Amino acid sequence: MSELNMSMVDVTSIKRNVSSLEVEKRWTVAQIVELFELPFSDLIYRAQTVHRDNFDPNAVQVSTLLSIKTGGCSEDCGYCPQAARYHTDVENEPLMPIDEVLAAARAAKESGASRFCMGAAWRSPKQKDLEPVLKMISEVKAMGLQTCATLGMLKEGQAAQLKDAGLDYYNHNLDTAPEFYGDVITTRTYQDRLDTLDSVREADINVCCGGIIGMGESRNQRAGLIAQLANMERPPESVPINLLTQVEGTPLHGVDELDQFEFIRTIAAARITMPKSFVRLSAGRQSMHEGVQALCFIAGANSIFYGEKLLTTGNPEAETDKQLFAKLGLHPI
Ligand code: SAM
Ligand code: DTB
Ligand code: SF4
Repeated sequence: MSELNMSMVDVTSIKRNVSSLEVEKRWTVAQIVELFELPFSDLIYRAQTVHRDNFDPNAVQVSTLLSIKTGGCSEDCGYCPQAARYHTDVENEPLMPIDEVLAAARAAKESGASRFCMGAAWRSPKQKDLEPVLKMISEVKAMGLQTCATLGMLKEGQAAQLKDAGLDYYNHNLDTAPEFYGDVITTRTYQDRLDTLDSVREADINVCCGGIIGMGESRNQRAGLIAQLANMERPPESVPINLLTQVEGTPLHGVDELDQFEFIRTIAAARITMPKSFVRLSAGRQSMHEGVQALCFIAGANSIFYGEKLLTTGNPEAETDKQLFAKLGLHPI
């Protein structure tokens, strides 16, 4: 090897080592806790500055969500009304016929959504269930909508099939910090979730990954969730931050309500630590005053779910959101 080639090899390996060091040290939990501890105005100013450096601050990405397979889920996620083992009002329904899914996608497009997200209450899709979903994805994509699906854990090869069908985003949440995770879910591990996220990345599908705030976790644990997301080799393109919607019959029903400023602080921390990601103000908007939502947008949220229903719980009326956008001078993308 010539001297020149030798030094090129050295530089490449040094660069690789430096960049893996950067990935490991991008954000420590302690640094994120420091963000949470800033005076509110300082935190919001910093988040808004990062936001303006990276995005049009008045543009909000709009997704519509449809539950294509509701209820009867085998898992024990303590927040979820769709788990079969909890006694909630949600019934176990079969997979929705494709015509109904396409009609909902058409309506979503007409009302201005750019992305259509299909959710299924599965631990993981069986191959016989995946086939019809692949067809739904390709037909929704053909309407000119971006496609997103959230179907649970993926087995080998399934992410590639979703990609081939035209899937743009896969939603799979870490939900909370590793230390709190076992208090909420026992039927799948944190590592199971990370493995699914890896297979989504490998299939070159955009990652949508976030969590739920207000489940009784500590501030440290909220920061721990944000650190997990921000320190991924490539942070998720889309980061849904859900405020727990408490549903009667689930184990987390009755947990102490989170102070809304703490929720806004979590949005700001996500924005500062993941400057290029879309941060989605997700579940919980129905219970939020419009002033709180406005603060979330100022703190860097730039995506919402649009339409009266999330999967099984309520979301603001479309007309109410149109009025809020008009009042704040926001436009949908
Ligand atoms: N079954 C699949 C899974 O768990 O990945 C997909 C659907 S699941 C309902 C998608 C996400 O919705 C969960 O990971 C959780 O973050 C969120 N979610 C479910 N119930 C919620 C609730 N009551 N409040 C806030 N977010 C909730
Ligand atoms: C996400 O993070 N939030 C959405 C979406 N991904 C699938 C789901 C919220 C569900 C809220 C409870 C329900 O409606 O059942
Ligand atoms: Fe099932 Fe998903 Fe609900 Fe967990 S969050 S119980 S996996 S539908």
